[in-house]
Amino acid sequence: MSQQPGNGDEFEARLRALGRRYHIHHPYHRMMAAGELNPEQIRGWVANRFYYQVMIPRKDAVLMANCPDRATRRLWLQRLLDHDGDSNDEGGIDAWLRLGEACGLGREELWSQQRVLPGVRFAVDAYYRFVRDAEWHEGICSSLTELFAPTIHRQRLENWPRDYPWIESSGLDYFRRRVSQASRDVEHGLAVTLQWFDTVEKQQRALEIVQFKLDVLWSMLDAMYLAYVLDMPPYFSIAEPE
Ligand code: AHQ
Repeated sequence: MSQQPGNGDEFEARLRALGRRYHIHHPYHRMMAAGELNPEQIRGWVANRFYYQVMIPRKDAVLMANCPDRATRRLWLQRLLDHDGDSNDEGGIDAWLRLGEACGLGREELWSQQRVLPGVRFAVDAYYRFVRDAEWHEGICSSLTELFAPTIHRQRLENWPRDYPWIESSGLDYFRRRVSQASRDVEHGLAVTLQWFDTVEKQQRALEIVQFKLDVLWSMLDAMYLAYVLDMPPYFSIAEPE
C-alpha cells in the first residue's frame, strides 16, 4: 500500500468504485428492474424497507447527538426532517406509507412491522448501532452508499409504471423525493469524508465503513430473496406443533 494518502480525486474514485457492490446489482433488485417481481414480492420489499425508513431518522438523530459541531448538526437536521416531515412537508415516512397503500399494504400493517424478516431487522439494527457508537465522521461516511442511490430511484421511477402498472403513480412519490434529496445529502457527506479521512489508514477505514453499509443493504435483500423468491421464510423447514 502506498504510504501517501490518495488526494481528493483518487480517494473519491476509490469510494465510487465500491458502487460495483451496490444493492442495485442484487438479484432481488435485478428482478425488480426487469419487472419480474409479483405483487407479493413487491409488498414484501415495501414492508421490510419500511423498517429501514423509520430507522433512518433515528440513526440521523444519534449521529447528531454524537456531533459537537453545530454547523454540521444544522445541515444534518434536514435529513431527519426529510423523513419525519414537518409542518410544510409530509416527510419520507408518510410518502412510504402511501407507497404501501398503493401496493395494497395498510398503514397499520406497515407500522405493525409484522412482515419484517429477522435478517432485515438485524441488518438495519446493525446500521443504527454502528452510527450510535461511531465517531460522528464515521457515521457520516456510512451514509455514502447514497452516492449510488439516485440511479436506483430513477430506475424505479422509469420501470415501475411500465412493469407494475397496478401500483398507483402517486405511490412513487417517495422515489421522486429521494432523487434530489440523496444528491444533496451526498454532496455534504462526501465533502466531510474527503476532508476528514486524510491519511492512508483513515482512507482505508472509510472504505471499510462504506463496505459495511453495502453489506447492510445487501443482507436485507438476501433475507427477502430467501423468503419471497425461494419461498424459504424463517423456519419454513420446521413443522410447527398444532
Ligand atoms: O431512501 C433512502 C434513504 O433515505 C437513505 C438515507 C441514507 C443513509 O443515511 O444511509 N441511505 C439511504 C438509502 C435510501 N434508499 C435506498 C434504496 O435503495 O432505495 C438506498 C439507501 C442507501 O443507498 O444508503
